[in-house]
Amino acid sequence: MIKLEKIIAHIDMDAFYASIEIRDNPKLKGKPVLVGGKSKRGVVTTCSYEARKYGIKSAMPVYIAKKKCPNCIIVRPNHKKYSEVSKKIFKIINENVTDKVEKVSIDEGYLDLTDHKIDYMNRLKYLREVINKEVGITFSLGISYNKFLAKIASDWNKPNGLKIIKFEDVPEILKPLSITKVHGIGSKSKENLNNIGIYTVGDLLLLNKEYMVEIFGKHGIEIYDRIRGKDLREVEYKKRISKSIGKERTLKEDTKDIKELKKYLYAFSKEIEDSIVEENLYFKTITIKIKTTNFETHTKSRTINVFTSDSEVLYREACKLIQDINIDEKLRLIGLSVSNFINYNKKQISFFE
Ligand code: TTP
Ligand code: MG
Repeated sequence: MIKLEKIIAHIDMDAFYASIEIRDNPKLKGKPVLVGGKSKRGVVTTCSYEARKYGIKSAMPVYIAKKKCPNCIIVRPNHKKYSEVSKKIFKIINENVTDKVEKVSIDEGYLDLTDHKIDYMNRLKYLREVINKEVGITFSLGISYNKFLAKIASDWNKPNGLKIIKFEDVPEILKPLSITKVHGIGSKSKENLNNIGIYTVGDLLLLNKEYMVEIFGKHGIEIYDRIRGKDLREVEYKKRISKSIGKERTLKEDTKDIKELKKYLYAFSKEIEDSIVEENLYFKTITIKIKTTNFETHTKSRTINVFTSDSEVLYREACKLIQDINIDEKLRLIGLSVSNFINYNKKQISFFE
């Protein structure tokens, strides 16, 4: 089987805590701002890009940051606020871009956009607009065909950046990067590698697989593959069970011919069966929806006493429901949906409760 190339995006908010504080106090805009504890032992959680020019970094003791930039403004962290902003951002992503999202920290996540090959760029452009308007901070985006490269890309031209790494760019584009950019290389490994003259990914590419295993243990092979653009990790999104699955169609011509309407219900039953089998679901409630020539909408539901995924059962129940509706007027739309699901493995299913 040919595996289609994936489209993975990595999103990372810019100077997250600091951006939120600046948003909430516009006097701080354009100034070196750091968020951290004011006590003697306080450390910098993050700082604005203006403060970064002075060499201030996350995890640096605040007193050192103050020495580097005496006029920097220190704001105490408000973790509850940051966590609420984070929730809002991920909700916006879910609703406007994709629900295949893996949140990896308070301000960053991976998006699997493979299902949106045609319009993913529009979706991401729209995301920028919405986050800008509804949250009021900026982020950087990296796009590539795997997680490792997408993350490298989001870091490429922060803040407010966008970078795409294509298949043909690798490994050339990675060669000048410091080895610390490679996921899996910590400060200890960095030191060891520097000691043998390895500073960049380009240098690291010179080492063979066996040697990589010698240095990094079992992760050696992963790192060897990653810097060559191979990373098979999936975006680990949480699969949510849909509340209902259904089909509806505006009829070619308005009708109240029951035979004609049943043809639609038959086709819908088959399509719904395909969708729910794919999601490993079984339903118990069937709803039919109609819209009359006068644009009045009516729905009618029935809950059966067994869970099923069978299109024959669905069709039979749908036919009963449409007959119960008592149609006087012609219809312009008909729809069928199922809900009240359980998610079972086929093997475990018992159709009777
Ligand atoms: P990061 O995404 O690493 O940093 P950032 O968003 O502040 O800046 P960048 O533009 O480079 O992405 O971390 C997200 C938040 O996590 C950050 O705003 C504060 C918090 N954090 C800490 O509290 N301690 C730390 O050591 C780091 C690195 C981050
Ligand atoms: Mg960030």
